[in-house]
Amino acid sequence: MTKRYGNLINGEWVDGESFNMNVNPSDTRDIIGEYARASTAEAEAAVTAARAAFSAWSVSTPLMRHDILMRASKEISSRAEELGHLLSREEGKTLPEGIGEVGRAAQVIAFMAGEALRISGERLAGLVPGSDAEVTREPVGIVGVITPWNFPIAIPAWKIGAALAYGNCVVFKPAELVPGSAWELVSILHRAGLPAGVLNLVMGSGRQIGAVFTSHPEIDAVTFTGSVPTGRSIAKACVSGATMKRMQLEMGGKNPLVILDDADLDVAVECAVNGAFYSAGQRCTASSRFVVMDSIHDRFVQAVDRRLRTLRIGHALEKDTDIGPVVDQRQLDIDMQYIQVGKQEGAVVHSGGERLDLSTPGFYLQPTLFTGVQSSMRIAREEIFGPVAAVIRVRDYDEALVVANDTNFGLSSGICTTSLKCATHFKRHSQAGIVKVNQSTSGLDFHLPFGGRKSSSYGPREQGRYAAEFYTIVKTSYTSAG
Ligand code: TXE
Repeated sequence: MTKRYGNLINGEWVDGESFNMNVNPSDTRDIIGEYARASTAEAEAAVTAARAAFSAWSVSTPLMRHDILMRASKEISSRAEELGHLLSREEGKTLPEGIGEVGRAAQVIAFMAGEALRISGERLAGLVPGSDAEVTREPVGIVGVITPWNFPIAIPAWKIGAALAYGNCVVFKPAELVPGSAWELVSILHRAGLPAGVLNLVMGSGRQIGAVFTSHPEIDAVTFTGSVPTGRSIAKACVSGATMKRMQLEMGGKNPLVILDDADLDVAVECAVNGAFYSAGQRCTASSRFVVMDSIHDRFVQAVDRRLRTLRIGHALEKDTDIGPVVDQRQLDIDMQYIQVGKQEGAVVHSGGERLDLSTPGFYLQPTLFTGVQSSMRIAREEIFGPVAAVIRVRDYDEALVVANDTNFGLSSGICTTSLKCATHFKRHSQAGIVKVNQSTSGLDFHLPFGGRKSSSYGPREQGRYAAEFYTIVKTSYTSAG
């Protein structure tokens, strides 16, 4: 009998009417657990509980919030191996990647614990004689948190950690495919001492629970990471109800990595392979377009191909695995369809391109490198979200910059070059929220702002001290001595 896990509503664990099976993508015979699906009524009860808890929590001392978050952070880091194992088992990233993500969750919550102590404002002289003005920050209120499957603990940690640090209450809906890590995170925060109702967990259908978040008058703000179509529908719903909600939407990417002919080839190959194929390419910051200068093109492609042949694709929990499976059958079908589309468009599969049948039944795909890609092709324009990258050949830096920016997305971008002039120009003119020089487009620091431009993001940045822009609301008060 598999273990069952309930939702957390008003400080109580409650079973749902039905349960979701949590299946291991490395071995579909392995069922991790059954996770309750919240009903609409339960999601509404969670919002009511959060509202009831808000009056005390919003004026709790910063030290209380700091201490609770620090206790949670310490438990997460002391259990990093166990939680990393669970994460890799349910999502399919390799064990070192899973453990690393858990460590990141602990760090980001500790950082946010510190932010609770650093909430500040401004005091200015008013324009009327004898008048003073203060600009202060208050919590936004009740925050609906909706997260995707590709970072099962880090994304929930950086959203929930920030929300709680600034004195907000939370109703949290994790992705259906990875409820295990989310459940553990909530359990840890709950046991760290959060009062009942401050943090609620409602696992289940995005459409159903999402509708409660976007329409319930007691929800003040919604923070979401996921696909562009879902983000767009959340945005419409958030502004069409009686109370217009603050929103923060983090969505897809089609991130370019530019390789100039003066690049250190080893650095360029490492950036490319790490950025495009690790975590099976399932990162919103993954490099999915390599924009490569003609004069280094063949050497670069051959070197990437050689490196890909050394990678071991396999069960996420096995020691020697470099790249695990993709997350589920649906994502594998999408990846295979795009590989087909690329071929039909006239691009050439230079490496990989095939499904792999291994000793355990899972969703394994070879890392796939397309050459001969034009910027107008669908595989160069649409987010695939798998281990598939496209090489676009360009004449020079100027053309590379145009191609890099030729996208509806704008999350991260990178350039490999030893030219200070080109690196400096690229940092200024790349239309992305995050720009990397001689580094993978993936892999970001938790104390710095995270977010994109164009269709990749909508609303204020996440992480670092910039998180305050979303999770607090500014108040301007005027005082005369009377
Ligand atoms: O995303 P969704 P999914 C992209 C990637 C991937 C695709 C689908 O291209 O192939 O999205 O992934 C909840 N109202 N990214 O299905 O559907 C849902 O339950 C409110 C890119 O995971 O956007 C989940 O919790 N919520 C991305 C979350 O939204 C709704 C990371 C994300 O689901 C909802 C992940 C609704 N109507 C996927 N419908 C990135 N770039 O970081 C669903 N949800």
